[in-house]
Amino acid sequence: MTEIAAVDAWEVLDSRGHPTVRVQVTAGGETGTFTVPAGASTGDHEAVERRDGGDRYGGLGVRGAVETVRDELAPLVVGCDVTDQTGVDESLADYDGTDDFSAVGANAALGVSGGVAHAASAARDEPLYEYLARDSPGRIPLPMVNVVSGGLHASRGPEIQDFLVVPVGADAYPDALEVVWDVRSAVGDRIAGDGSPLVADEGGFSPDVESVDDAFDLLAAGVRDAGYDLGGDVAFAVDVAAAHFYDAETDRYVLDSVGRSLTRDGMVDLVAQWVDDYPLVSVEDPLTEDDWEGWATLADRIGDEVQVLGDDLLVTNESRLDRAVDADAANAVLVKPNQTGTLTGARRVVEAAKEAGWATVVSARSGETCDATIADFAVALDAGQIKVGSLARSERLAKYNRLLAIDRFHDGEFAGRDALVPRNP
Ligand code: 2PG
Ligand code: MG
Repeated sequence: MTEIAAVDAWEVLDSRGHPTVRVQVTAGGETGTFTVPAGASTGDHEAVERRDGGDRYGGLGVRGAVETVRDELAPLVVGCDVTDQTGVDESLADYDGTDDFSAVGANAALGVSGGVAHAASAARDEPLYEYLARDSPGRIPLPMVNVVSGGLHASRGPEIQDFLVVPVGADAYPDALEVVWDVRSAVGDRIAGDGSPLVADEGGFSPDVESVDDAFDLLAAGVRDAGYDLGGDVAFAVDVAAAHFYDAETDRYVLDSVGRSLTRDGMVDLVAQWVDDYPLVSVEDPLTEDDWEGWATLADRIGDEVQVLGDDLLVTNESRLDRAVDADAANAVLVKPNQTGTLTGARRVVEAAKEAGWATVVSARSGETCDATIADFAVALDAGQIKVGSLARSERLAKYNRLLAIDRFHDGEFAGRDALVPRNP
């Protein structure tokens, strides 16, 4: 057994310039480092990220979480077997004692969990994607890549958060990236006349478009300009992030950009219309996070044609996933380790979703660093799909580039469009 010898933590800054937790774990003479990401459009039911409040860094400091790692979590895990990821993660959850890591902070817990995984892979001298795989590593995931941003990730544009392209015709991961690059460049050329295109939190463009239809039309024009077949080579995905324009007081979805205020049924109709009008293969968070009935209605209506993907609805939480599976409320789950607080929690959600025949999409957050752990995690667990933002900004490219390295060194196949559900639309 290789014992965890030391755990250290400190505060660093993420891609938005916000403080976050970095943890370094030492075992067997090797070190492993992991840096925790952070969301902007966070779900109400996510594990709780701990911030200091007060004046430092506008209240966003994470010194409290860092001190908890050093003073409380380090003594808890030092001496444990570094390769017992499940045991370490369970002891973090037991020590915390809540169901959302609100005592120690999910950012403190995930920092330790990720650091331990890296230290174990270093101690074993195995790449992380191999170490995290129980048997052999899985396929290189199909990327869904943000090209146009709105909502909470951009300073203008429609309320809808991400307009993404999915290179469904590509047979290999490096080719998939090239296709996306061509489309993104063509979209960039189209909006260049508007002045320097603004780049949003995840590296997507934030063009001067008002409506959702304008954004889809812009993407479609980019696909055609780049010489690809719309639907055959390149399809679309969307993260509606509807919770963030849902008004609980009036029970309406408020789309100010087009002067519309929609009931649940109106929102269901609108999303179904997009599915009719555009080559969409995946729709994320089309309704707000507790509208179970609306989700089930929409999944019944469009779920045989497209992937209905739960992010804020499911928050990488096994019991919410179970409820959604029972209610047929979606058919795919977004997996963000920091929504649940440990790598083991995220692994369990992937396994439960697969068991149910659902698709899994491993996802970065809008606040990231060059930590590429989720790329390895997605391959190790054969998640099939990944969403890490646009083909710009180093914190995004770190993940895409890590997958290029895995593609080079691991003889894995590319998941391609087979990773999407429904499998045979
Ligand atoms: C999402 C993510 C990533 P955030 O909603 O899927 O795009 O955003 O990290 O801000 O929650
Ligand atoms: Mg989302």
